[in-house]
Amino acid sequence: MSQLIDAVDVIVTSPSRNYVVLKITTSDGVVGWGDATLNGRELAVASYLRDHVGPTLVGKAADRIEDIWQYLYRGVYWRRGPVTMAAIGAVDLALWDILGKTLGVPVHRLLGGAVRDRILSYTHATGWDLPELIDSVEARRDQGFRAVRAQFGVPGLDKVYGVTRGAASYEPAGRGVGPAEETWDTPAYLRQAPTILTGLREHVGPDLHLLHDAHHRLNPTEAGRLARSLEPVDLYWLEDVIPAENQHLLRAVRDKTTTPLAIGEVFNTIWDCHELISERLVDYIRTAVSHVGGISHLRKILAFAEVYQVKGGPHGPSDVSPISIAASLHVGLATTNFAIQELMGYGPLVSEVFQASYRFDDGYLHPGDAPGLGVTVDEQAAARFPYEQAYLPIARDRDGTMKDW
Ligand code: GCO
Ligand code: MG
Repeated sequence: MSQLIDAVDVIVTSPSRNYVVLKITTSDGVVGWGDATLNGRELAVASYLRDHVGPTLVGKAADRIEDIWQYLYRGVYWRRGPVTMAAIGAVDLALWDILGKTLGVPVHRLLGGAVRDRILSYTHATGWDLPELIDSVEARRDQGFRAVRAQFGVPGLDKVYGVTRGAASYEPAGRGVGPAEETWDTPAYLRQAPTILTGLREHVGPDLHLLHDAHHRLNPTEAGRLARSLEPVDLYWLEDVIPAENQHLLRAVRDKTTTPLAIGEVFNTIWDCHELISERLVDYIRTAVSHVGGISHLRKILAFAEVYQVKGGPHGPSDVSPISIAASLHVGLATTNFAIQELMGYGPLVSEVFQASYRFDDGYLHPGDAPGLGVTVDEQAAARFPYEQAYLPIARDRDGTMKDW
C-alpha cells in the first residue's frame, strides 16, 4: 500500500531569529522536515503552506516527489517568486527526508551517491577596519575554516551590510515594526574595498580562500572597476556585484575582469538564471536549496550549470535553517559541480530546536549518514520561542534615494 501524506503542519519559531518549519507526517507515521524560512516575510510562506498548499497534499503518495513538485509549480498558475518557491522548497525537502527515512538511507545515496568525501565550506568574518577584520578572519581560520567571507566598514557610514560592531554576531533582520534604515555611499565603498582586501590578503597569505559580497549595490561600471582592482587579492569569488535581475549587464563586468563572480541567492528557479549560466556570466551559482524549490530543483540548476562549467556555491546564512544546510550538503556530496557551502552559523538557541547530524571538520562539511536529511526538530522547544516580527534593513544613498540593501 502506498505511503500517503496524512498531515501537513507549519511551525513558526524564533530561537535567536525567526524560522518556518514544515512538518509532513505520513499514514505510516514517518515525519519529514522542510525549511520554509524567508527572511522578513516568514508569515507569508507559513500562510501559503498552511492555508493553500497543505490541504491539497493530504492523501497524496509521499514518494511521488517530482510529481508533487510539478503539481505545486504548474498547478498554482501564479508561478515562481520567493514565497511560492520557498513553500515548494519546504515540501520538497520534507518529502526527500521522508523517502530517506522510509528506505533507511541518507538522501545523498538517493541522489546517486557520493562524488567526494567532504564539502568545502566558508563562513563570515567581519571587521569595521582592517585590524578588526584580520582578527575576525584569523579567529575563523583558527576554527578550521579554509575559506572566509570578509566584510568591512566604510568610512563615514555607521552601519554597513554584513558588519557588526564588536563581538556580536551579525543578524541582519531587526526585530520590531518596519525595517531599519541604513545609509550607503558607493564612492566611499569603492575607495575602501581594494585597500582593505589587499591589506587582508597581505596579512593572511595566499592559501586562505577569501570571498567578498558586494550585495547588489553597484552598477556594471563600478562592478568592473572593483572586480579588476581586486584581481591581485585572488578572491575565491566576488558576490552579487550588481542587482541579480540585470543579468545581461554582467556581460560588461565580465569583459573587464578575471575575478570570479557569484550570483544567485535571490533567484528562485532555473528560469531566473539560465542566461547567467549559459552565457557563463558567473563562475558560481548561489541559489539556496530551500528558496529554489528544494533538492529536486537545485539538482536541475546544477545539472544545467555543469554543462557550462559553472559551479554551485549555495546560500547558507543564519536565515536558512539547519534543515536547508543539511539538504544542501546531501546535494553537495552527490553533485560533481558543487564547489562550496556557505555556513554563516547560528545563534545559541537554534540548536535547542534543530538537531542536525551534519558535521564540520578541518574546513569541510559532511551531511552524515543518518536516514533522510539527518535533522530533527524539537517541537516543544520550538513552542518556547514565539515569532517576533522582524525586517531586513533598507538602504538609501546619502541624498535619500532608495538603494539595494
Ligand atoms: C549571504 C547573503 C546574506 C543575506 C541574508 C538576507 O551572502 O549570506 O547575502 O547575508 O543578506 O541571507 O536574509
Ligand atoms: Mg550574499
